[in-house]
Amino acid sequence: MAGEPQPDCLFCKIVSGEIPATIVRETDTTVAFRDINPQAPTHVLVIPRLHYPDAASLGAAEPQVLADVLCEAGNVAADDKIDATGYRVVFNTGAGAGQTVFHAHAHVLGGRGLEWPPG
Ligand code: IU
Repeated sequence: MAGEPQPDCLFCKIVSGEIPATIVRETDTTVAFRDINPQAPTHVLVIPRLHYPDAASLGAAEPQVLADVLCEAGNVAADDKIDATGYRVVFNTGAGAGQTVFHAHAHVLGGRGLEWPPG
């Protein structure tokens, strides 16, 4: 059923606690944890507890939860004190855009200069 945990999904296993992660924030609908391969001094992933393969499908089915993910991205930035200098929130969507884990997630990146356009 839509949104149900998927047995082979690594991020569902982080939500359930089956796989450890450095969790920095949790809400009823989201979990935020440090990326295992950080690309910036702050690199945190914010994920919905519900399983949807990407941000678009999450937003179509559960728009409030997608809003919760974005709100938590801002809270992560405030916690890590990167909100004043600027930070980036990225949803890689589809393999062609670099998505490798097909459980919706926002990357929160900051703590260094970020170029535009991204590679
Ligand atoms: P992507 O947008 O799907 O490419 O991002 C997936 C991210 O998940 C990537 O930055 C990985 O380093 C990160 N990650 C993680 O933090 N912990 C894990 O166990 C796995 C991937 I697998």
